[in-house]
Amino acid sequence: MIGAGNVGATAGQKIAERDIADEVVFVDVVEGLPQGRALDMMESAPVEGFNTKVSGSNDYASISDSDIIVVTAGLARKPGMTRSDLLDKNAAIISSIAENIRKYAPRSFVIVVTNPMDIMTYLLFRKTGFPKNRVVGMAGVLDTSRFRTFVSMELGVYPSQVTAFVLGGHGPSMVPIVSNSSVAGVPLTQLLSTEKIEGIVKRTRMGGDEIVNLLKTGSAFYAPASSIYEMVASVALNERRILPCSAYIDGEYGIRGIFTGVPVVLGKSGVERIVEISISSEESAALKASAEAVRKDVELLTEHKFL
Ligand code: A3D
Repeated sequence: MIGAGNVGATAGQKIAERDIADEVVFVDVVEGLPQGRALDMMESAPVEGFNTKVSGSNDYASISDSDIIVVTAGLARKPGMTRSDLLDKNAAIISSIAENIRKYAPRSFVIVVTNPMDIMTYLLFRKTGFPKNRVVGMAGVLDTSRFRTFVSMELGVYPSQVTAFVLGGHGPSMVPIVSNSSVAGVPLTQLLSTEKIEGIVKRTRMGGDEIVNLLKTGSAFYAPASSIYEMVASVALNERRILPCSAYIDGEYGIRGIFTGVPVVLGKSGVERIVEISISSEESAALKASAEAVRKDVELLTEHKFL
């Protein structure tokens, strides 16, 4: 776990507690922080009943030969700050992390969480030179989980019975795929009015801001950590779940050459394939527009000399 802040620590705790890894290693630039988080977690092992070793370090050499790396290092948004405002600061951090991953864990599978996530994932992909199946970004699982939560709250049903996909870039242009959403197999459009669904789509798009505005200092971390856990588990346990992830797209959905949210099969070799689901023509147009918004931000990486 690179970054032992709110998201990194909470995700690492879930991975340790559910005993799906031999070891969880936290790396952070703040002296004492990763060591303190790790020791505190280790001291919960007898009570929680897990066997995973947890350690912390300020030295990147400690990620040597890791199988899975989760990058959560960087600044989080503050109220009024957009994800793009973060671009310059976090691009410098991601560039140096990419070099260290290439040096110490050249065979790893990498999940990028740092915002602006689709752009930071692209930057890390380019800087590591890793194949496209070994780099993904986390946001789709989170945005989809938010959408599923709001649907379950509206209908008063068990949240995990709601299935959906939120695709596209992680930002206001994200695309909840209403045509494919259902509750226990019943299409969402048969259960909720168009106005209610539109309200849920809007709230999902602003889901991150809603939490930032409530917390005032920092952004969401419980649901992001759960989403990271689901992706890590799918790879570590070779579950081959279909999960919406920011993946490198090479023509699928009519998009090419960027990372954006699409359903993928995640297994032991990373992104095994992108799954092309049938979506409505409006959703397809929205997905392409969202991809274009991501592409504009990716161009900033060259303009700002990060690539
Ligand atoms: P925070 O609690 O501030 O933790 C970030 C940690 O990164 C801090 O402990 C820093 O010391 C550390 N750090 C900074 N630079 C480095 C470096 N070079 N090497 C190692 N560690 C470093 O933030 P957070 O955990 O709440 O959020 C982390 C990132 O994830 C931010 O960029 C958020 O915007 C992003 N985030 C993305 C999502 C998505 O859905 C994509 C959700 C939640 C958070």
